[in-house]
Amino acid sequence: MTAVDFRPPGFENNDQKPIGYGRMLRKEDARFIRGKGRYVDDVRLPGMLHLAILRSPLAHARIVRIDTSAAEAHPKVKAVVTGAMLAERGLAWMPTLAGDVQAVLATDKVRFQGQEVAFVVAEDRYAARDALELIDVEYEPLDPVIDVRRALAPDAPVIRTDLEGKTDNHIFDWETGDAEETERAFASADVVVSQDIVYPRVHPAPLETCGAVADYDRVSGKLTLWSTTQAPHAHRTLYALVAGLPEHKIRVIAPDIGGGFGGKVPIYPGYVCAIVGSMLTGRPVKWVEDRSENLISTGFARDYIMRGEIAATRDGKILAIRTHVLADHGAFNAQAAPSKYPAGFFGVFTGSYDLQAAYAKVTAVYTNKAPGGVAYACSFRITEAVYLVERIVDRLADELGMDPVELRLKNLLKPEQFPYKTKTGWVYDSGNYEPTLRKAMEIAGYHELRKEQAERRARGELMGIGVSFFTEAVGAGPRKHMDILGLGMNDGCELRVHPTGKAVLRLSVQTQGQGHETTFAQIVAEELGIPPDDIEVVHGDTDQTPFGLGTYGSRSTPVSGAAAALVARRIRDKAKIIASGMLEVSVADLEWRKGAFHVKGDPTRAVTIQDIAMRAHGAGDLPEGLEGGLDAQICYNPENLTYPHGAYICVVDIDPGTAKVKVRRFVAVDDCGTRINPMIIEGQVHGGLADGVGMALMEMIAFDEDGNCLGASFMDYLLPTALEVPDWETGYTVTPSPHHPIGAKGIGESATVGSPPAIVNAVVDALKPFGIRHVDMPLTPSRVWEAMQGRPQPP
Ligand code: MCN
Ligand code: CUM
Repeated sequence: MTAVDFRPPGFENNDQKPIGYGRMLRKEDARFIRGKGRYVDDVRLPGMLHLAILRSPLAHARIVRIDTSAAEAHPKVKAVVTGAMLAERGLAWMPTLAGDVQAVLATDKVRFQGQEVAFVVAEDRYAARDALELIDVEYEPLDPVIDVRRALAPDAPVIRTDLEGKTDNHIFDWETGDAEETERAFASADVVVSQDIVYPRVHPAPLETCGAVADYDRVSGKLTLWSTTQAPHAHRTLYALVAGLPEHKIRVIAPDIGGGFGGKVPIYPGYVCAIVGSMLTGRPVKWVEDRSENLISTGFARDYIMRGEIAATRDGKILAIRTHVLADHGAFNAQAAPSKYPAGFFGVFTGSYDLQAAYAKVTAVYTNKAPGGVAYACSFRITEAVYLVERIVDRLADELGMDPVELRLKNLLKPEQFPYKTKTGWVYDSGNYEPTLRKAMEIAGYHELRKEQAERRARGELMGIGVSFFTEAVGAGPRKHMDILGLGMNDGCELRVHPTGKAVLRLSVQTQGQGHETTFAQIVAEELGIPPDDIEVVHGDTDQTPFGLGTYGSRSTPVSGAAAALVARRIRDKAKIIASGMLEVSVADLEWRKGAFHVKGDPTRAVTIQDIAMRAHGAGDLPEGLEGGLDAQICYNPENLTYPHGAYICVVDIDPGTAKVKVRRFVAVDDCGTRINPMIIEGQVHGGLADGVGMALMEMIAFDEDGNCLGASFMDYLLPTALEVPDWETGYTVTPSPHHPIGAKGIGESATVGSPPAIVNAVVDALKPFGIRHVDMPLTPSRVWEAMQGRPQPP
């Protein structure tokens, strides 16, 4: 056994380590670029039937009568199921992840356009769809509640008549911070600015819509469910509770997922319908929704109507921030956020600034719209929080006649203030903000841009420069503070090292495009010196992976990434004892370098992790008291969230003739602590920036006064394409998380959180000559044009 100079394949000629190696390609792309990905819709089982859902055309109506006889007579139809039939089996309602209930199929009333009313199971997809048209439903229309402001009016119709004793549309009031202290800070301020700000309802619109294949085996009593889920284990427990089946009789498989973006965290009625369909027919049943169904019924995002207020001294010291939010949760409160956080992590609305006081109140209400609320790379509503604070800070800069960058630099938290406890109780783990903002300014050439802007303005051109600075909170737990429906937010992880030194890592989180098969292999490679290609990452199957809460809120790296590093260290600890036996030296005389234990001071004597793996499983003796094998398991409970940050600068030009906004440049400098895979991080940031352009300029799920959804297709719900986005200019700083074993923070939602305010700030900046102080998203040509004409904004 001689010392090897370990470097994984591809790393031989440089000093790079598996973590941070810039050109480590994604392992999963081998199948994706060959068209070999396997999505839910690719699952085809013998004898499989197809399910289609009848949805309500009305937003609010009483169901008088449903006649299914014609549909049942269709030769290819196997079953037609209504809410009344489910009610007989106690399955008409299911719990939501927010502790509310949601109708699987409507029984008494329909409460939003697109709500599930009945389903058909048939021989093929076309027959199932045809048969839907044969179902005759008589509705008695009721007055719909569409405007969130009207929902609380005393005469507003009560939507949730199913909830006993419910006499209004109020869901909850949630407060954070200190109202009195904030009031005092406002009273002492030289300057107070307030602004009404709407973050419109948007949709994550993943390429793959939601779907499921349910296969209930009547003999074994086992249910296998392939479904588009970001949280297979949490979903399994919920099904167990609803269906009364033990968890070991339920296997939830999340195969390849064609984008989740939070929209695949909730449990949808369609999944439950597929399960019921399979139980009823004894055959596998597939349900895959179409694009319109996805846009009208699956989890929306945002829909926050906010009033922001900021208090400061005349020379620009921010004293306090206050906000009141009206949150539209739709007809059922189905947002997926930790139980104790009904407004998600909106509590971080104080942003990246050193304040004296802060206070927020969020009032959530029911309306006749689709449920949801936490989706679209939101970091549990930090998108809304960051948008609020970054818009009002810009409003303040305008009021004070200060440059928005100068105002931010004056108020950003200082590195020595970390760990920093905010006025609303969050403990930011680490941060070094000013260099990040300076770097963005340097890449952008900020001061030159301001000069160019002045010249253009003099010529009547509309150029704007927008800045945003954000701090995120990602990586939920710890379990004592955070749970979803009582399930504590910690993550299991298991690592098995085979005799030849190849390994299998089993994760509870579930990739939807983020590249976990690559990055988690890199983490283990870093810790154990096994090349990433020799580490298989298994995830998305409850029968094959340990329990954990799933992928959302950018928690995979902060929680499961930590678990992967620690489980590998556990193996390394055991390997060290085996190595001491193999090398016949004491453990204290060993040092770990490049995938091998070396005898200190003797460069010729070492054993690699592969040598050790063989010994662990082999015939030779192991040190006294040591069990054979080289496997380990862990359940990691994070100490705190991780707090990534970033500084974004956007440059826009507005056509004075058409009011069309063009994003000319976008600079994004992110700090997610230790960077595992720079290329994947770059991809995450690019995707999130494109999301930001979409939300800022074109995306909105709108409704008419009857509650008809106006964004039910990609003709109406616009998404940005390569034509609307600039070449992103990215940079980074590295401020490791002190409590994460490898110092990594999450990155998956940063750019979606940070980019909309930069774009809107840029557009408002461009429109300054018109005296415009705010325009609500989406900044479509018509909205910008109306604002330029001095006409009031739509509500
Ligand atoms: N990463 C890294 N170094 C870091 C942090 C992260 O290399 N310091 C890598 C990770 O290892 C992982 C990726 O970046 O491969 C994202 O990691 P993380 O920030 O932990 O986020 P999650 O993996 O938990 O992904 C969830 C996040 C969320 S909540 C949404 S919404 C979103 C997002 O990811 N949905 C996505 N990005 C998405 N990207 C794609 N392609 N598809 C989605 O549905
Ligand atoms: Cu809020 S969208 Mo992501 O947390 O799955």
